[in-house]
Amino acid sequence: LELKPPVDPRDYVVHDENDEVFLHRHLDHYVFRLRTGVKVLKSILVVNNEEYDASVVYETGFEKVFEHNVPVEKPGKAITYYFRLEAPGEEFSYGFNGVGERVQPIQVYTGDIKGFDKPAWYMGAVYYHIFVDSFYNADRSNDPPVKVPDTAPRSHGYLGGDLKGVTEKLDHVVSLGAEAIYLTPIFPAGSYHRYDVKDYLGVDPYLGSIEDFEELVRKAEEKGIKIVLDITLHHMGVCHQFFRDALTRREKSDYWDWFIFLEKPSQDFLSQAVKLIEECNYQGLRNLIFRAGYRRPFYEAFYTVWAMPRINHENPETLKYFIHVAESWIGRGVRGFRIDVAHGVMDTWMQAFYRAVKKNSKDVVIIGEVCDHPFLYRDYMDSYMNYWLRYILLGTLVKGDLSPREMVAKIGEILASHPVYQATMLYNLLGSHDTPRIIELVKKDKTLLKLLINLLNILPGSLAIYYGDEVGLEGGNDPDNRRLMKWDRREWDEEVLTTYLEAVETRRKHTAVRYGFTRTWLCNDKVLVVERWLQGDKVTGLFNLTGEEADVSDCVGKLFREASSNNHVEMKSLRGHDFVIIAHNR
Ligand code: ARE
Ligand code: CA
Repeated sequence: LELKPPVDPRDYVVHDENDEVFLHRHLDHYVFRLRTGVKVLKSILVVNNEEYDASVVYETGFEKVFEHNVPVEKPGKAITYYFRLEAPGEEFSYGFNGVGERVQPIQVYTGDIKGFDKPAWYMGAVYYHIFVDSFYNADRSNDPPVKVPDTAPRSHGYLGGDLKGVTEKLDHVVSLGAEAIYLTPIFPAGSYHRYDVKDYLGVDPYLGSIEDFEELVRKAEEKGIKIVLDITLHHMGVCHQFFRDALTRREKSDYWDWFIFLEKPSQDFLSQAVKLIEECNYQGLRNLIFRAGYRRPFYEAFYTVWAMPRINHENPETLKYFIHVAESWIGRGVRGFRIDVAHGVMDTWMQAFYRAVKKNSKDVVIIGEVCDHPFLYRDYMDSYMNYWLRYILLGTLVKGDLSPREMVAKIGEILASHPVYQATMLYNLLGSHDTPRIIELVKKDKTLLKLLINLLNILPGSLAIYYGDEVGLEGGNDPDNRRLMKWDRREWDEEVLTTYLEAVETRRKHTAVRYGFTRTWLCNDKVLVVERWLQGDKVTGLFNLTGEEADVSDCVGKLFREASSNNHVEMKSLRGHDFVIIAHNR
């Protein structure tokens, strides 16, 4: 679809002071944004008679978004403001009554502006993501009776990793500079990945005990590391007693309305199924289903996965129950949740869950698993797994189906679609337990890998490290992306490890990288320039998006040219897929 830019620049000017994307607080600044057609060349924000310039955070051939940052101490209690806009051959303003030569200013009380005056711990935090079964088996006594061999490619099944294993290896996590661990599910379940939960309030005995978990939380907390749990709110495991009860007692069950049954199987089938579910005998269940000729479950499920009956979110009891579950884990010291299949949970339910949890525990982070275009979710999650950004980066740098220009526009779109504070909370990742490992995707091209790690690191958001990626662990599609962690240092890829350590160090040293404002643009059609700044701290990254040498002599941004003039950038060119990070002041 080719959108034609508006002919008259006055036809397309958007701002809404009640929408946080357009007006919010980020630490010691208010952020004002204005969306216009491309013909608007300049926006000047006039706040209480003082003027503020803008940077353009997003631009396509159709529209752009201007962002103005105003120090909070400036406006006082009330803000009156309007925008003065310049287009070729004309000047006009935008205010309370729309566009015109002279407009009425917009008025807001600063107390009404939403946002953050102090950083939350999950702004720009470094996460270490552990697939528990594959991490470290510290306790052979709790091993599952049947394990799969630790060979590559990995198959589905247990390797025997456990919670003690995570506790024992905390120093590894600390050494990476991570501040939070995201654990894949730990509740009792029917499979090694544990997304088919049997009991949301317990710990899988193959992983250890509740005490092991509490010890992990305690020791982690001592080392400055927070624990984020994975919770499946979209479906349960087929072996959950609520499901069995619904299946057995049907309409008489308190849990009948917790699921969505599509048809009624024969009595004979049901009684056999219930017995197998009692034993949680997946093999037997599979055979029974196969013999009965079913192609898909007779209840709604996660896709057509028998083991995962979908929860009926229209039933408010389910909401009450899961708020209780979340609160009981928060009581055990958990500092956040990653919501499995959040994009599949009814949005009003998700929002009510989010609000209830945040009401009592403001510093607990809610990270949704959402796929594809995620911008709609910002009102009921703090953060989401930023597969969208991953798609953009890999689309340009690995698959080649996005041009550098498209990359910059799409990154700008992310920036323009979130309040600045929320952009710093996004869970940015190069891979997970659901994707092939990044080292495989770049075909072991270390130059490209380093560029990707550093680019992800300098863009706003959290940095997630999927266990093993930091030492060059390999693996293709699920389940091969869940191989046993390498603990023999001689097997580590030190070059990759150093890259991660340096990236995290950059983030630690520069508040601009962790919390700062952002501007991205494309230089000479080849080089992505990422500028980050906060207070006096400024950092620029130059990334050659092509495989060929690129001239960068004029690529340090307009915004930073002044700052860098006394810190002269000698660099004239970057080799293919090479990058440089320039600190302007330290
Ligand atoms: C297993 C096999 C798969 C097989 C599947 C179905 O490994 O190869 O296709 O069974 O039989 C968990 C396990 C998986 C397991 C699955 C089902 O970890 O190993 O798969 O259960 O038993 C979509 C969803 C997204 C989901 C991914 C996997 O939208 O929510 O698929 N991610 C979460 C977890 C998973 C977990 C589950 C959900 C289930 O992170 O680990 O799986 O609780 C595009 C689409 C996305 C799609 C994505 C696939 O991006 O837009 O919608 O995600 O591809 O990665
Ligand atoms: Ca074990």
